[in-house]
Amino acid sequence: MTATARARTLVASAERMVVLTGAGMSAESGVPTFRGPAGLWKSFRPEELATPRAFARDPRLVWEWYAWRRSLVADCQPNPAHLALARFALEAPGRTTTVTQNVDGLHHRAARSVADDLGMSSPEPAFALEVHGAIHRDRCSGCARLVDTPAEVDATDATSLPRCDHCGHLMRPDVVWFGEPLDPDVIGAAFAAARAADLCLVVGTSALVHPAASVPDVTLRSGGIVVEVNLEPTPLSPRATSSVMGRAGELLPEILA
Ligand code: BJW
Ligand code: ZN
Repeated sequence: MTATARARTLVASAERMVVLTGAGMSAESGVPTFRGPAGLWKSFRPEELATPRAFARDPRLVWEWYAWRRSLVADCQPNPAHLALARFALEAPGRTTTVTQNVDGLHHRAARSVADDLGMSSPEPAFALEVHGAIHRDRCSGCARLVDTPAEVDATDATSLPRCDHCGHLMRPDVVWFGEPLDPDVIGAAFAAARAADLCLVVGTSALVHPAASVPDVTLRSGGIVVEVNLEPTPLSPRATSSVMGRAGELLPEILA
């Protein structure tokens, strides 16, 4: 039996599944990953762009980077991995919880398109638990007010950056930077799903960034198993019952068939 066929058998016999996705899930959509030879952190230093201290020091630079990534993501489409997962989850409601570290919103877009194809009503906004936030949303750095469909940001000079209508503080992307806490309701729901699952499918993450990287550990501690899909081995691989090496966009449609 091939590794893919074995993974498919394990997934088919799972009663409840939690799926943890990372940047590799969206790589075939054209969204850059963070680590690795072509990753964002090769060209940009995380501490200059993805920390609260970086935003306090140079909000214009941080906004320039996020405005670039926002426009990049807006031009990307869900790939066969997003679509296969959305179909699998929507066809058996309550069986699968998707937890994503990605901020690109592609799981939601895939779910909307699959729901349309299946003639279903639009899926819940919480189709995927976005534990690191959403790049297309703004949040006030003062009062935390959210703006779902913000205007395009002009990051050419610091005086044109968006400010909160209520308190006047600078708006920022609604994402989680290093050293910031994750929304306790969202990560709490992710851990609850991991505890209840008999299988955790981990797709396209280096499994290095905590607390999200602990999701599979929670399933393992509750007696479940881990199936991993990645281009290469990760720190999680030795604890996975099945590690399938390859592209998510090719493997997930087979594993979730
Ligand atoms: C493919 C593929 C294909 C490619 N098919 N596969 C415990 C131990 C040590 C440190 C810590 C700890 N707990 C907390 C920390 C600190 C820190 C942390 O984890 N640091 C480690 C790096 C050492 N964590 C935090 O700071 C977190 N906050 C926190 O813990 O708060 C505590 C607190 C409590 C109370 C008060 C205050 C604080 C926050 C972490 C936030 C992470 N943010 C980012 C940026 C998000 C916004 C943005 O996008 O700009 O999230 S960093 C970045 O890494 C991003 C990602 O979601 C995250 C994970 O990356 P991911 O998805 O794994 O991507 P890559 O690139 O690493 O991997 C891609 C993988 O795909 C590779 O394996 C490829 O092989 C594979 N691949 N193509 C299949 N086609
Ligand atoms: Zn405000």
